[in-house]
Formats: sequence, C-alpha cells, structure tokens
Amino acid sequence: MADLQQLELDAVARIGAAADLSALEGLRVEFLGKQGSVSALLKTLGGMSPDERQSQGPLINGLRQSVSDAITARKAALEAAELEAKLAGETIDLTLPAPDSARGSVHPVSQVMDELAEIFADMGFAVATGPEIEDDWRNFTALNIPETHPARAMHDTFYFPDEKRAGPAAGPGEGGRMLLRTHTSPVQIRTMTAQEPPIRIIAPGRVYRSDSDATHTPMFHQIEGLVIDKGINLGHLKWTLETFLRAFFERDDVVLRLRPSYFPFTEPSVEVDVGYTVIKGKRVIGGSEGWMEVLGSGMVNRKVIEACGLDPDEWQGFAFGTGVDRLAMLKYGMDDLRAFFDGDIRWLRHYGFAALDVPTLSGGVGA
Ligand code: 2NL
Repeated sequence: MADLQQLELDAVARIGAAADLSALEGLRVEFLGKQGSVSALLKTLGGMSPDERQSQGPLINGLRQSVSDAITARKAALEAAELEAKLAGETIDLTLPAPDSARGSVHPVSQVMDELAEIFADMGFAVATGPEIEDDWRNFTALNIPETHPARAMHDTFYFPDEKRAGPAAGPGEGGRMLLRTHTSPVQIRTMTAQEPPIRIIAPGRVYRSDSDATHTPMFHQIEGLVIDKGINLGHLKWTLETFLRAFFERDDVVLRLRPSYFPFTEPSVEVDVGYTVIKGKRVIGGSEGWMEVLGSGMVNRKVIEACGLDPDEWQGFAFGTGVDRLAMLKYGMDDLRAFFDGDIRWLRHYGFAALDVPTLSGGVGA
C-alpha cells in the first residue's frame, strides 16, 4: 500500500519534470509500456486471491490512471510551450521600413504588348480578346484551313479528348472538337460574326502549339490585326504595317520588303521583311543590308468573309499576324526564347521594365 503510494508520487514527479516530448515518451514506455512497471503490477492481479484482488485492484488501477493522467497533462503543456516558442520565432515586425525601391519588374512580353496596344490605338484599332479554349470551326474551318492541313494534325494542335464532339463542325455554334487555340485568329472570327463592319481590331494573347526547342515553346504570344471595310486594298496594308514598325522600332529609316506567300486565310498573302544594318557585328533595324522576316499578312480571303456571314463583294479587308515574343527579342536583344518562361529572377531583373518605364532601344536587335 505504502509502496504503491511512493511509486505514484515518484512517477508523477518525474513525469511533471520531463523536459521534452521524447523524454515524456520514454517515461510512458517505462511505466505503461508492455514491459512497464505499472503494467507488471497490473499483471499480478491475475495470481491473487479474490479478497486480495478486491483490495489491490482499485489501488493498482488508480495508480495506472494517475500515471496516465499525468502523462496527458504534461504532453499538453509541452505541446503548448512548443507552439508558443514557434509563434514567438515567427513574429513579423510590421513597423519595419518598406524596401528602398520596388522589387518587381514588368516582363518584356507585357511591355511589348502594352507598346503594341498603344501604337495601334493611335491608328484607331481596338483591342479584342477571346477564350484560349476554342472550337474546331473558329480555329480552323472558318479560316479556310482544310481538313487535311498539317496544322490540324495531332502533333501540332492540342486537342481535348471528347468523344461526343469528335469531328469538325460545319458552322459556328455547332460544336466540333475543342482545342487550345493555335493562333488568335478565332478572336477575329468572333468579332466578325458578332459585329457589323467597319472593323479595326488587334487580337493579342496566348496561343498553343505542340512544339518545343530553342526557338519554339508550347505556349507563346501572338498578335494579329484585322481591318474590314469598303474598298480596302494592299496599299492600306502596307501603310499600316510600315507605320506600325517605324513606331515600334522607334526609327524612321525602317524599310519593308513584301514577298508573295501563301496562307489559306488570305489571298493574296504577303510575308513582310524589315531591313537591317550591321553595326559592330550587331544587326540594327533600319537600312537594307539584310532582311529579317517579321510578319505574315494579306488580304482576307473571300471565303473567310463569307464564312462569317458577310458579303465579300461589299466588304474587304486585310489581316496580319506575328509573334510577340519574337518582336520582344528583336527589339530588346534577347536570344533564348525559353528564358522568357523560366521565371528566373535574375533574367527578370536584367530584362524587366520599371512599372512606368518609357521604352527605349537599349538592347539593340539580336540575330
Ligand atoms: C503568321 C501569319 C497571319 C492572319 C495571320 C487572319 C485572320 C483572319 C482572317 C485572315 Cl480572321 N487572316 N490572320 C493573316 C495572315 C497572316 O499570321 O506568320 N503568324 C505568326
């Protein structure tokens, strides 16, 4: 009897003094574990006479309960202290001063997008946007891209798996396979089917193609432009692109070269090169020592105008398209497209722009 009381006093005192959770666990094993001292006492009940068991049972069970309660209490106290220490260590001093200068910067793609929107706004173009998940009809069919065109192949286009909608659609709103848009042209298709001409829009945004190497990323940024009005001709196209490229590269000596080309959605189609001059081994836009391709364009194909429900004898137009990432590389002198999307803070610090920066030709133009 006196032994059990002494045992309880000692055990509760040692538990109350356990320094941490692992020391406490050691004590739990020592008293209540399979080979524990309290457990051993409980086992002796089996060998006792009924009278003995009647008197000893409540005492030994009482001891087990006190030890168990002491462990639970100590555990709660140690955990509370641990949390308290952690919170104390994580205190944020809100009275600290703000950083001397802003830490973030504007990504070159955002900078160039803003420049493009501003230049075209000055020429009377509105900015149009649309969904990145499109249907087969708006991305391909309405643009006179045939069923057999290589761009439609699985290895170029990211299609969504959807058996119910399998196959192309014949008209707008008829469903058809869903896909990640491969260009921003479906935005122009949406504009032409939703509003009356005259139309003057640019459509900037993300586009997706199943392609990946030093000069291609599966997602990139495109900008397209569209004008639909009466009596539009190639002269309007050339003036618009020349005015745009001179403003963008901030030089009056930008020279354009128009080469005949082919796109299903334009007829005739023209590829646009800008001239460059080599200064100290670097290509600088302006002059005509060499040529770099910067845009694809042409007069909107009659079939595209018809597909959008307009009369091609009444309405004509021109369209163009180019890569925003590529324009940024040319203007600001980056050479690896993949770095655009790595999110490396050092690259962003080097090439990023201050929030209200005025664009300059600092980087020159790369290859
Ligand atoms: C390129 C060429 C181009 C267009 C895009 C277009 C859109 C409509 C109708 C007709 Cl709705 N054309 N867009 C036209 C010519 C070229 O892009 O090389 N892009 C990277």
